[in-house]
Amino acid sequence: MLDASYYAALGLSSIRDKVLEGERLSAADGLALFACPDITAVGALAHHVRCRLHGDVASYVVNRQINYTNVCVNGCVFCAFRRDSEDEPGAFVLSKEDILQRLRAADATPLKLDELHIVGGCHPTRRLDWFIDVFRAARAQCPSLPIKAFTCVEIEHFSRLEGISTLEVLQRLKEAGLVMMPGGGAEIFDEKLRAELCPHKASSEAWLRIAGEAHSLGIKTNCTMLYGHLETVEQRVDHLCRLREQQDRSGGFTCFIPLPFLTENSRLKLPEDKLGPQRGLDQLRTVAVSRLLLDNIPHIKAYWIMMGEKLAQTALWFGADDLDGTIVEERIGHMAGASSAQGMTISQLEHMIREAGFTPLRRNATFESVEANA
Ligand code: V47
Repeated sequence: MLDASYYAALGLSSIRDKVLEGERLSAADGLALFACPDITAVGALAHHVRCRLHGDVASYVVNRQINYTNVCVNGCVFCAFRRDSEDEPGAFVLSKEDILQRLRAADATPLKLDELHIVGGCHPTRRLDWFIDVFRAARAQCPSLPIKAFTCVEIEHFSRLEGISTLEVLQRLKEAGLVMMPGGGAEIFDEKLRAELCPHKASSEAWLRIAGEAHSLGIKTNCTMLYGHLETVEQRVDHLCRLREQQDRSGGFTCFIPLPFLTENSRLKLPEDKLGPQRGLDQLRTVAVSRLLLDNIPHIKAYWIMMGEKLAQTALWFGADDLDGTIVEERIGHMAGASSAQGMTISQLEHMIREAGFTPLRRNATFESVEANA
């Protein structure tokens, strides 16, 4: 493992040395890792780092995702989930009772939830107070259940809708019980490409600023990168470096999730050379490079919904240490052609982790380990 002469032959000696010394890699190192022909060599470096941080542990969470609506003002070209209005075929908007009923059903299992993950489109008229009421009702129903909800994009949307600052939106949500935010909406930070893919969405600057504001209030957040579409490896590395810089400033990112673009039902059509079986290897490499560049973000998630179960399991050997969770119901990936299941049981997740050679750890929304709370 990490044989010096092998890495020398690949031209990766200095990267190997930095990894062994725990030194920060540069953007140029990131590019060299993307260019390296041997992805197992890249994977072994990432595995070394993940073992230093987490040993042989791979975590999962007993969670329930609730997508409250897919009606969205942003109109991002890649998104197969969104609808422009409630009248469009396939549009949905959940009522308060729909959400609470889903929560009751999921929490009725003897094992209980450790995370409620609420995320959806930026609905043109659904106001912040409506969501605050939902949070309060959810907490009345399940008082100790951590609520992970809304990306930086939704926070900016509420700020516009309510005419208040993003910091105030966050403060109000925190008072109502928000403890954690998912990492979506980061997409790709490069401004030129972002203008092509999601011109109406919060800018890169706004996304990072809002993450920093959440961190300043003690709300932890995750972060993501949507990749495997039109971006270059330079733009990927730039994205990862911007996350790393933000983390140096505000320190509240808990987990990074690289999201491979799923192509079905998307208005964004990829050229032939971007499609095909090499996408699996690219996913493993991207997980590995993320682990290596993001030296200040504790966890890397192989999100089984988007990667598929088999590749997510393999990614545990390429730097990932978390698989996300039981999910129960997922729409963003599945409306874009995800072939993974809708949900998994605890024993399926643990089996997947053990079969890959790791020790399962059940965690909550903020990545603290939980004892089975049956
Ligand atoms: O922001 C949209 C992405 C994100 C597609 O923080 C797509 O724990 C692939 O961020 N193909 C939402 N990806 C999902 C997300 C997430 C999921 C699970 C856990 C966490 C977490 C965060 O999904 C969006 C966008 O980047 N997305 N369309 C697509 N066709």
